[in-house]
Amino acid sequence: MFRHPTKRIAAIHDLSGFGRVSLTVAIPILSSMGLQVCPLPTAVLSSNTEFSGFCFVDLTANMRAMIDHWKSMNLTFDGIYSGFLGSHLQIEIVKEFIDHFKNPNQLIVVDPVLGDDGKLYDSMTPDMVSEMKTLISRADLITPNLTEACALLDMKYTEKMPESELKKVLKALSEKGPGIVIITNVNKSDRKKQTFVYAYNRADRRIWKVQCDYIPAHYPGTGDTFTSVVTGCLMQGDSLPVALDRAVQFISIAVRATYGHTHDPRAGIFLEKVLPNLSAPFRPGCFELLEQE
Ligand code: PXL
Repeated sequence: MFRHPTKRIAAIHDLSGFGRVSLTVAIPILSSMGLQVCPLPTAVLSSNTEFSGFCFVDLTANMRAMIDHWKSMNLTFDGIYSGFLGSHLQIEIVKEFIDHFKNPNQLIVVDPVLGDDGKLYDSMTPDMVSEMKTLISRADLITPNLTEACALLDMKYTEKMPESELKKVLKALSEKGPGIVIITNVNKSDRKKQTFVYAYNRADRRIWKVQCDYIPAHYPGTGDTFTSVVTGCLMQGDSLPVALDRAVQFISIAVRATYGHTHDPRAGIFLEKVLPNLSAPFRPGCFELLEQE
C-alpha cells in the first residue's frame, strides 16, 4: 500500500457553486494548511441557500456507491469532517462512513449543524436531531453553537447562559462521546460588540474561553470557516487554545477584509484575500483558562 506524505481528510459537506460555504470553504482552508482534502459531496447547489431560486441535486442516493469505491481502493484518512447534512439518511451514511474508516490516530470532527439563535433551521426534523445525537457520539471534536448544544441535550435554549451552566453543558456533551467540545456564538452582546467561544478538553479537564469580535453583518459560512481552521490547526499539532485563537483571529481578519467593501454579504467572506494568514506565524491573542480540575 502507498503511504501518503501529507495528512488526508475526508470532508463530507455540500458543494455550493456560489457563496462561500461548506466545501468551498473547507477545501481552500484545509489545503492551505497542508492537508489533502477528499470531498464527499452530499449535494450540489447552484448557490448557497441564502440566494432565492437556487437549484440543487441531492447526492444521497450516490453517496454509498462513492464510499464503496473508496473502500475498494483501501483509502485511509487521518481526519473525517462532516458539516451541514440534509436528511436523516445522510446522517446515517456519515455514521456508517465513520464506522468503516475510523482508526486510532485520527481526528473525527462533526459540526452538528441544526440551527441558530434559539431556533432549528426549517429543514431540520426531530428525527434529524435524534440522529445527530448518535453521530456526535462517534466524534472526537464537535463544534455546536449554543442553540445546537441545547438541542443535542434536550435543554431549553437561553440566550444569556451563566458560565457555571455553560461548563455543565460542555461536560454533558463530552460525556456523550467527543473528547473536545467547542461551543460557539455564546452570550452574544450587541452592546459590548462581542461574543465568546468556550471549549472543554476531557483529556486534561480544562475549559477555555476566547472572546471574539461581534460580526456586524451576517456572512454565511463563518461556522464552516471556524471549524475548518480549528480542524486544520489540531491536525497540524496545535494545542486546543492555540487552535481556537487562530480560528477566531482568522475570522476577525476575514470579516475586516470584507466589511469595508460594497459587497453582498450572502456571497460570504473574502476568503481568497486572507488565506495566506493561515501560514503566518502564530501570535497569541486572547484565550483564557477558565477551569482546571
Ligand atoms: O454551513 C453553511 C451552509 C452550508 N450549506 C449550504 C448553505 C449554508 C449557509 O447558508 O446554504 C447549502
